[in-house]
Formats: sequence, structure tokens, C-alpha cells
Amino acid sequence: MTEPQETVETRGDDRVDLIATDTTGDGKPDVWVADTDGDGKPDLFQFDTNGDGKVDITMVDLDQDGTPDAVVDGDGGLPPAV
Ligand SMILES: [Ca+2]
Ligand SMILES: [Ca+2]
Ligand SMILES: [Ca+2]
Repeated sequence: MTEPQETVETRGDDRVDLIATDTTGDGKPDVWVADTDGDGKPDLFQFDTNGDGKVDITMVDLDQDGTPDAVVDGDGGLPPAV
């Protein structure tokens, strides 16, 4: 049984990557921090945990208080535009 890609609700439909960082030194970004509602504050956090360059975990901070309000497997339907 294959489950469809989980999609997450975000504050807005825009995506502006504030940070795309390579923490493992292999030249591919593995942490992304993005703003989806244009206020300049991060509300979307994504992590590549297995080094294939694709998002494995997505966290959304809907009220931007620094604590994720939703966590899903995969890119949550919002893959980085890299
Ligand atoms: Ca924001
Ligand atoms: Ca991955
Ligand atoms: Ca929060």
C-alpha cells in the first residue's frame, strides 16, 4: 500500500528560502528554512536526513513562535526550488 504524499498547511503560498545549508559538507543542502507568507520570518523547516538531496522531514511553525506545529514525512508538498 502506497500512501499519497502528505501535504502540510503553511501560513502562505509563497516560498522564500531564507537558509539553505549544507551541514554534512557533501556540497548538497540538507537544511532549508523558508518563509511562506512574506513577513520575513521563517515558518517552514525542512531536513534531508539521508543525504540524497531530497527532503525527508518537514516542520511547519504556523504561529511562528519557534515551536513546530506540524511535522510530516517528506517535503510536505513544498519541495525546495533548488
Ligand atoms: Ca513567515
Ligand atoms: Ca533525503
Ligand atoms: Ca509554533
